[in-house]
Amino acid sequence: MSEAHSLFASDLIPGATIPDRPTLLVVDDQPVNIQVLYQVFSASCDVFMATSGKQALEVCSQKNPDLILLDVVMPEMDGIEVCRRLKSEVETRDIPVIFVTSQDSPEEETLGLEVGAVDFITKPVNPAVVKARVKTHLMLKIQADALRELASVDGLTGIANRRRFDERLDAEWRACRRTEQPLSIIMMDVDHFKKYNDHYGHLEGDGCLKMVAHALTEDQWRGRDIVSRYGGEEFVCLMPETHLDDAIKKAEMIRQRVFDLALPHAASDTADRVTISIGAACVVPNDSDFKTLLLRADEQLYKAKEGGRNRVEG
Ligand code: GH3
Ligand code: MG
Ligand code: MG
Ligand code: MG
Repeated sequence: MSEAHSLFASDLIPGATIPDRPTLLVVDDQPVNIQVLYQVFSASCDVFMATSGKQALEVCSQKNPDLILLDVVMPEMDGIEVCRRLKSEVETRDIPVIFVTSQDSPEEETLGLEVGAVDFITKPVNPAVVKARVKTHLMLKIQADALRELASVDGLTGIANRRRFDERLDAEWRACRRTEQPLSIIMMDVDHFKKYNDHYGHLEGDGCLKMVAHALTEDQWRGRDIVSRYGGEEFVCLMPETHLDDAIKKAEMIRQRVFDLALPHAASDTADRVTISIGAACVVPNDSDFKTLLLRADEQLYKAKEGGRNRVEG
């Protein structure tokens, strides 16, 4: 067990995923300074290095480090600016930044903390001190990640929840707008589920939702796709860089998969088993809000219901 690992093992949140070797990014325009920190951490962490602000931002977006040790004084882009940029992006804002600098005035330290750093260490670094502080902040970061993970999972079905979906939709809307790519969603709703509960009881209803959720997520999805429980007996899937006809094909596969589960539904008006109706919609995001996409999928779902249920519209 690595040193960093042993520290995290004690009072972690249950269900937290502990990285085997946390990843650190060390940024300094003087390679000799990087070398010192590399010596301190290479045994317990994967250490990436950058010798300029620009390079630091690139490494961050590629490697998503658990923590950054950031020099303040660097030519071109200084550490303060690097930190500001990291904190302004959703993808990087949660990575803790510790400034490592020889400028140890109170003004400098205050500015560093104001732009979002979690700590401030002065050069020349004392290995024991830097190690202790990094350990503390890594532990906090990993606990925060674990909490975020828990907060984004639906308690009943174990799949992504609405919060997670909303976050992904926001991010993918912006990504697809940047790249002018289509963004599809499919909105799924269990048919006559109130009657299912009334007939079989609420506990059986819960079990049914779990099985449907499992059927939805076991399918082969692409890397950036996300399936989530949108609420009650409604599920939604987000498919970036997907055209409407492909989204409809996928929706049809999913509808069939739930049908093939053959979960009996004796009280349904439209089938002898549990079925789902699906509405699909696609847009190339523009300046309008992503609510229009949700609304369109909802309209199509309504059409599928009106059209007799157990069907896909889009
Ligand atoms: P439709 O075919 O038009 O969708 O009819 P429906 O009965 O499925 O739709 P409606 O919106 O009238 O009812 C949804 C039901 O889903 C009502 C609610 O009690 C049930 N439900 C929502 N969340 C849960 C849950 O977590 N567990 C169980 N067992 N039932 C739930
Ligand atoms: Mg420097
Ligand atoms: Mg519903
Ligand atoms: Mg329903």
